[in-house]
Amino acid sequence: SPSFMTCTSSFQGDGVRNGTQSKKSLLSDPQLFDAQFDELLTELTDRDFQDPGLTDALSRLRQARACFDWLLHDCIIDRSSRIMVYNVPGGKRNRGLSVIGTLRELLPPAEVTQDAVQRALLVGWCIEMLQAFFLMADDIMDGSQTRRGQPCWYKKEEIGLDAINDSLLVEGSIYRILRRHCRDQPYYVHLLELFNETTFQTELGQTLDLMTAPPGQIDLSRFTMERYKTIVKYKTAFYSFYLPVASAMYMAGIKSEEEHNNAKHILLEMGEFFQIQDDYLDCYGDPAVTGKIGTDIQDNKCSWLVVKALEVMTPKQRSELEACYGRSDEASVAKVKALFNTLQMQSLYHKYEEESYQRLQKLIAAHAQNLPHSIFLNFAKKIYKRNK
Ligand code: GPP
Ligand code: MG
Ligand code: MG
Ligand code: MG
Repeated sequence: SPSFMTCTSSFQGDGVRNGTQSKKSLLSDPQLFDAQFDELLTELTDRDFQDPGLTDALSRLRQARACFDWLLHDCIIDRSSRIMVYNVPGGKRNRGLSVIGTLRELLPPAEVTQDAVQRALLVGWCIEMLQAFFLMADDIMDGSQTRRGQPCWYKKEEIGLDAINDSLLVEGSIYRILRRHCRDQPYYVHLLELFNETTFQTELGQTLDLMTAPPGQIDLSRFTMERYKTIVKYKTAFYSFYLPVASAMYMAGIKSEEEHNNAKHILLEMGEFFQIQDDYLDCYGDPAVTGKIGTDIQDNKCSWLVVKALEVMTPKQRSELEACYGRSDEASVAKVKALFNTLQMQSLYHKYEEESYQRLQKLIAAHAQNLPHSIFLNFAKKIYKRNK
């Protein structure tokens, strides 16, 4: 992907540090991360199950990147056998890359061995797989059309609701990779529990998201800031922000509940802001940049925009909103957007973004304690003012 070529990393490579130049050591973390994905795929689909009867199922999961490009060019066959490549690596990869990034902040360079790097890259990919599993399913539930600039997986003619099982295959792959690579590590059980807990938290958040947006039942009194904050904490913040940093902390041997709580405090706040951006971009983002077409207004979602707009609108505007929110016809959607514009939601959002940034800096200063502040500052740098 072109984005990783422009990514820079302070990493000079283990080989450079200890004087043994190898080809791998010249690669940046994003490049190493990419290479690790191909390796992971081969492992999952060539070296894991040996039962010849499983060949078809495993090739549906697999399809190496090179083959994929070749297939795309020549448009030959079997477009369905590429679950992983289609769904896992095409995002911003902030979550996955922050595992190795955080580990480097936490460990002295001498302890960042090639094996430790490889495991951090793999755990990073496990987080990207968890995300892919969620998104494949979320797009079905939200009735979305596109994701990362291509049709949602379930929207592909030959896939449809088979995408449900495909998402479960991607989820299951996480635990095969973790077991294979981290089983003998002292942090293995911590990682397993963390992934399980985080998955459940996300599913609870998705439950609240869906229950607060019943199709065809418009009830604006449901959309409170309190409900909003609970939804986004659970559906987004745990898996997107706490999970990658907590994984690296466990890998670095940091298990204390107090340190984890300190990190969580900051990271959940960042996660809330991140989802508020996501909601803002759902309406005001450029689909050519975000890679997805917004559905929140049509889906009757408890989005930050509608919650915030309700706080500032007149009773008359509220009844107008009642008549057009949560409907899929273009005229209704346009009315909601016009109302948001009248209420100057764009500038309210930018004001919120600035305040949130300041609050976060304070939170980092107050709660990071023993943890290097750079872990959080690096994350913050990547998300503030994003447009995708
Ligand atoms: C983001 O919500 C939340 C998720 C992707 C978690 C889904 C959880 C499951 C258990 C399936 P969103 O719908 O606003 O995301 P997007 O805008 O990317 O569709
Ligand atoms: Mg969605
Ligand atoms: Mg959703
Ligand atoms: Mg969204």
